[in-house]
Amino acid sequence: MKSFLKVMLVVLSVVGMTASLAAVAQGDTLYASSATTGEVIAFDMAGTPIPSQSFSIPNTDLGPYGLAHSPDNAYLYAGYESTVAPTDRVAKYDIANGTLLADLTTAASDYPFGLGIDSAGNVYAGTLLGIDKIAPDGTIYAGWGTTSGQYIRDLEVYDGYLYAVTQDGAMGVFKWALGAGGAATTVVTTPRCDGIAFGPDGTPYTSHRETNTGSVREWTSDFSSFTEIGTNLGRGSVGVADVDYFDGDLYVPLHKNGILKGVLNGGTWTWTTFVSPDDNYYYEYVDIVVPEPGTLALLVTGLIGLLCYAWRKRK
Ligand SMILES: [Ca+2]
Ligand SMILES: [Ca+2]
Repeated sequence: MKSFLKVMLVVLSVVGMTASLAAVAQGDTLYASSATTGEVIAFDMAGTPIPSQSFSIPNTDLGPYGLAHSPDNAYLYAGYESTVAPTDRVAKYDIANGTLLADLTTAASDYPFGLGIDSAGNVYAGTLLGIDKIAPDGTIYAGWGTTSGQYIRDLEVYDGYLYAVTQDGAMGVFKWALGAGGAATTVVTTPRCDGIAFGPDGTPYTSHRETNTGSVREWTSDFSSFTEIGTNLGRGSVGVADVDYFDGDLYVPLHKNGILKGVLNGGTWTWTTFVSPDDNYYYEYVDIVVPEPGTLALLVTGLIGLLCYAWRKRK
């Protein structure tokens, strides 16, 4: 029995060591689109760039803009405008090795700003003329959702609906049922919203890039009222485009003014610099990916299996 305990201790420490190594090698990652440099830049959750996990966009004219990742965290999508016709594109990357897997053309023209993705891996690309739905195999359903000609800024899937925000003040937040598409339903008409996010309890957050300022608002779950939780965040002529929720915190890209992180402390949101302002990078959108647990999970499963086998042998 003593020797069995020894074996178990060795196996457990190997599991522990492997787990900590895996945590160092592949942590949660924030991807930020830098529209002027044609890059999707990866950051660890302390805000340090990870060049080996960053992506370059092919033939970019404008963008990348909207970002979305597949539910299994394997693929990252980035919307952009190409110098090579057809111009409106969504690039699909393998997150694990940075390979460009597909360069998809959206049918609706002008600025694929917002991207959303549902639990089945369908990507929704928002453009001037509405929403294109892109199936995981690359099939494009052009004009899946329609609007009245607004520039869609950001998309978010929540509870069976695709929510959109537009830079046009006449239509603040609108939505489509995922199974239906078609004409948009208005959720709330004002104020102007440029970015949208949902907390796990259904709390909506919106961001706004008003002239020379930027703000973030927290809404009641039925969108009947909101509270300002961050004001004057933009600090420039163009400010907030996106807001994303991750693990209790909010992330807001500020164009040339870096990326902010909002933390809830005792009922009050406080805003700190996540990525410092840099004239060389225009951060437009963010997307946070939790790494694929595949390898580690397999290893742990294997070792547990080995333990069970050893235990049986002793009996
Ligand atoms: Ca968002
Ligand atoms: Ca986002």
